[in-house]
Amino acid sequence: MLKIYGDSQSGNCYKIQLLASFLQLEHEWHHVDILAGDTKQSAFLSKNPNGKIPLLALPDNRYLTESNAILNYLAADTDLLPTDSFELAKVQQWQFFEQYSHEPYIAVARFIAKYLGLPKDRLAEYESKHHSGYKALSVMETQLTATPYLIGKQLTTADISLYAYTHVAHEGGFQLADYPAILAWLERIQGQPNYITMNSIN
Ligand SMILES: N[C@@H](CCC(=O)N[C@@H](CS)C(=O)NCC(=O)O)C(=O)O
Repeated sequence: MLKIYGDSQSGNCYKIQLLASFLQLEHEWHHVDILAGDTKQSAFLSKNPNGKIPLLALPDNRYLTESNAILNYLAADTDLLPTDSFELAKVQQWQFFEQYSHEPYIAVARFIAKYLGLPKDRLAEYESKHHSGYKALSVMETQLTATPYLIGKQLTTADISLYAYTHVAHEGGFQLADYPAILAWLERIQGQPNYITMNSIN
């Protein structure tokens, strides 16, 4: 049985829950409490020395980390991951974009506001995230004005990677009203069979 270690408050972990639900993958969910220090315990560090969730454990005790690598591993040989080499690279292009140009701004602004309660000493950092976060949203808006999903007509793991923190961007102070193509894309994903909301597990 596959084991997924994570916290469903985390968008990176929700990516895996959403994919597992779309594909109806049988798995065990193991809750990990970051704020209580679970990722710093030696038992967890022996599985992921980087001390981060999500973490996938295979039945033969091999481990895989990094949310987008886990998504692509689990989606291999399904319609959610293309086999054509250019299309596969386009999926990865959007996933690298997510990790470098989107998540560090939108997810971090959300963390500061929602989980830390926007403390005064992090206000400047919170505000500094908005310029680059909106830039990332504009890049997505341009693509989603041209195609229904990020790499074309087909839902892929690239959409799951970017959906996770975009659909809760308002919790980090981002307004999506000026991004109609993103709003339509969010609804398209929410209308998929076996869609689950964030925090529906744990
Ligand atoms: N690039 C990693 C990021 C993972 C990550 O930052 N996870 C956070 C939760 S969203 C975490 O485990 N934080 C605990 C810590 O850094 O101590 C991925 O995509 O999986």
